[in-house]
Amino acid sequence: MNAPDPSTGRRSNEAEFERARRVLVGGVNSAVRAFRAVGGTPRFIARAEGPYLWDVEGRRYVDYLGSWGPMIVGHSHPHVLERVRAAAGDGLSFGAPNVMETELAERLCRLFPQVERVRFTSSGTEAAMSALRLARGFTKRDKILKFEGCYHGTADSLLVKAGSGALAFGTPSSAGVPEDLARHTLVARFNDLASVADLFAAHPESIACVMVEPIPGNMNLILPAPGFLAGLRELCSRHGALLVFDEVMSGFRVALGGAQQIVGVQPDLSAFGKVIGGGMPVGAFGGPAAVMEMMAPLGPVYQAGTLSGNPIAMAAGLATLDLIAEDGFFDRLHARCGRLVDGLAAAARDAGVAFSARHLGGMAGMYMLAEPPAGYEQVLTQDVDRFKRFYHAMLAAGVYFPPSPVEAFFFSSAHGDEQVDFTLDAARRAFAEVA
Ligand code: KE4
Repeated sequence: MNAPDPSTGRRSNEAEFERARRVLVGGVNSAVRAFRAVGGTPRFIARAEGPYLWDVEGRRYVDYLGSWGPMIVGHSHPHVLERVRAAAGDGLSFGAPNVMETELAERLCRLFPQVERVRFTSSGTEAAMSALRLARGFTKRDKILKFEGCYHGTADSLLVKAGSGALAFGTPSSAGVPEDLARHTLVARFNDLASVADLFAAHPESIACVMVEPIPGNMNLILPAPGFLAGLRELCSRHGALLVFDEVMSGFRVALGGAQQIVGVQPDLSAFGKVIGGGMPVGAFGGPAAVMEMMAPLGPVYQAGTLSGNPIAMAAGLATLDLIAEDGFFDRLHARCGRLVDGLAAAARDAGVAFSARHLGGMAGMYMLAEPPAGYEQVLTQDVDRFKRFYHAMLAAGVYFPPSPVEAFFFSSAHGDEQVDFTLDAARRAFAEVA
């Protein structure tokens, strides 16, 4: 546990943040945790249970971050802990095949018809990065196409933003990514099929894959326009490119079968993460055997990982999937999350605040905009200052949302009427404060 503040003997978030910044870059191990988008001091979490987090000062929060998605059955679920404790008793890591890896892969193949073979990794970044390398190896093409506002982890080829002109090559969105590499990443606009068709026309027989979050959560929750994903499917098939659905966030979150169950479009490859690890480090990618078997050790596309398929992570993932596969799980999740979303919108309306919210299953978005945004450009027109003030008013009231106006938030089966009522009560006060 964190050392107490020497001057007071009590722990404080500020003191722990100051201490952390002396040895961890920015005091964090993932940039978005640093509260840069909302200001203020990150909360150092001491423990979590069900729908709640407690920080080192003993403050309790209703948690709608859910570790950025994994905690769909709530924190420290007894069934998950039981499976993890049992697995830990048998050893933490083998670096050799373990039956639980097969079991979890079998579940994925049953839930995603086009997935015949799976490869586990330890993060969503690795899953998306490896799916990309596989697409390039399978098609023998170097260019890839992604969308402005969609995030697929931190592989160099995916830290790329739109170039100056619509048909220009991508440019790095991070220092350290070579221009020569970024130019192989083309960037289109989500929900704008013409921008994709134009890039295919400008780069014939050069694009290995189109990678997309089918239901984006990294530019806040955005819904695919009717026909958009089917249009991507048709363009990829026509031009010999692979369609890659990055379901690291939407998979097992919007429905048991992910976004592809909702939208009825089947990609060539899918990337997964978050929920399938139940809070432990797991990523995965999968697709038809004919494509996946290009991967080592069977084929020439190399990929590996010391802790891939780690038994503790597999146990947590299997236990989580046991729970979310129960009859009616997603119907109940969608209905309860809907009460929260509708209640937030009503509270904002009563306070005269331009606000909107929507959700799918346990994935939700709220926007300081009168209407939900259709895409990336609209998301950026939010009243960010008002979001920051709302965010901190809710945090002070004991409600913990993701610390950014461009992130989705997450609802779990551990959230019940008590937590929703508590949240809406805090929201009514917060909206009145920021109106
Ligand atoms: P990880 O490497 O963080 O496990 O997964 C990367 C990733 C890939 N694809 C999608 C669609 C994702 O949402 C993510 C990770 N999501 C962020 C939240 N915006 C994780 C939070 C963080 O970066 O700390």
